[in-house]
Amino acid sequence: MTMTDDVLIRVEGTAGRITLNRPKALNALTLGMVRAIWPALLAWKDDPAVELVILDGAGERGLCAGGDVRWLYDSRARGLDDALAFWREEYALNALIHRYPKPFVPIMDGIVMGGGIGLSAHVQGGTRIVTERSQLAMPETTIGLIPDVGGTWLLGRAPDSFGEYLGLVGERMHGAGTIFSGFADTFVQSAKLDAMRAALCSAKASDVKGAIARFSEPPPHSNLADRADIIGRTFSQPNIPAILDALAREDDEWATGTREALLARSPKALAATLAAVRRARKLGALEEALNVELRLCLHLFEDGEFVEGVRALLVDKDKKPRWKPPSLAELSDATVEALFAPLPADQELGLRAPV
Ligand code: QUE
Repeated sequence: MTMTDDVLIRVEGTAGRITLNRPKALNALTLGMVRAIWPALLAWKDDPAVELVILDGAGERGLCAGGDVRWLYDSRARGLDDALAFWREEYALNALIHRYPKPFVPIMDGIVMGGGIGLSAHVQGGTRIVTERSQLAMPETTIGLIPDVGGTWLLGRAPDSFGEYLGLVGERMHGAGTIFSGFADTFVQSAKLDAMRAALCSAKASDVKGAIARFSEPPPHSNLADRADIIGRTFSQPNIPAILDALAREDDEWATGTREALLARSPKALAATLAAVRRARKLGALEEALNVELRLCLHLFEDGEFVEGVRALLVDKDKKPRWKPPSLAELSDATVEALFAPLPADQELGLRAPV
């Protein structure tokens, strides 16, 4: 059992409660937090006093900014072991939450990105809460990575070509868009969250959805779904250069801005993301997508693309990443395919869906 104040774990009434508690770092997820949450969830599974689990975040800004990528960046000097341990244990936790046998209620208030999505959006059973403050995104291509924590699985199941759009650009979703895209189920005004949490802390497992419904209302309009036609025309193209060409052919401000955004992303991460989201559509379970994502993330970590992205965006903050290669024209199919290569046997994630 790892002791840490970075995540608060306790039972309140009938609810097991997990509160991510690094508010100064927007509750970015550390290996210590993953290692504290795991045994609590295992214990609560078999504890008859625990009817449900509630996940939320401390502070005003949001549930979770993602993984602690600054720590991953610093860990590179020590080799691969820390990055491997972090991603392996984080993804195993994502799968445990996906298969959790009791109601699990993630409160995705405020900013929820990357690792925060992985702890929340795989929950089954219709209990994923968003608010008017929610901003959900998978922004990893910005830092030379792919949408991991099961992001390729979720994006592959979003309607039409929205998964390609959301995963490649890293665009933020709000309100109805989070539900439309399949990342959330229910909208609750943030002012009602305290009352909802209190009600849940005396709920039985069978009352959880009913208790949430008493606080829920239709979400505000999102313009995400309004763009179905243009996103369909552009993000259904067979490769990144064709997507960029299709965006250039549109006489549209959104298309121009989206094209500019893509041109700033890591070419290698874009190509890997497009392939991974499309391949995830052919997989049978979240666990298989996580296995592939570990290969991609570890290869992008080893080859320096992720390290350079974190350096440019979050460490030096010059916002001028020197991607390798710098352009899509110089990126070969073989380079992209090599990112999907299996890891040495002792590094593979090897998660399996339960039979
Ligand atoms: C893309 C990302 C992340 C990001 C920025 C991106 C990410 C992440 C953080 C982050 C933010 C604040 C922190 C922190 C990490 O930023 O995954 O430790 O204090 O965790 O453009 O994927």
